[in-house]
Amino acid sequence: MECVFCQIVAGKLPSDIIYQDDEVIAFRDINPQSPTHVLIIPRKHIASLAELAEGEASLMGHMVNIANQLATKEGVAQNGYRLVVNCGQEGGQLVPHLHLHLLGGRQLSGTMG
Ligand code: DGP
Repeated sequence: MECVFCQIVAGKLPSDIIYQDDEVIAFRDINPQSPTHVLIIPRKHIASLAELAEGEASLMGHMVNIANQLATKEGVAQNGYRLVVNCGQEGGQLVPHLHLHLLGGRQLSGTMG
């Protein structure tokens, strides 16, 4: 079965897309953990952070830049926000397509796991 995030990229599955360019798209998480919860993903299927090739480091940098811009647009930049990448089973990754969580809009927990 096709990856759920690849289906979103292809427009086969509806999502609330708030940003897109040639390399990435960003959409609201279906199960938000904070008032602002956006996922930034590459259009290309990369299964996890561990699968990111050395030559693809700039893609990750681009995803972080977009997350920073979206944090400003969403109005959470001033009070602070968190970027999270879950990687693999023990890292809590459920969807096997690289994604960056942008969380904000409330005081986030001090625990990291
Ligand atoms: P992770 O545990 O890091 O793999 O988080 C996956 C996130 O993806 C989780 O917060 C829920 C979200 N998600 C899963 N399926 C969908 C979907 O079909 N649409 C949207 N918008 N989000 C989804």
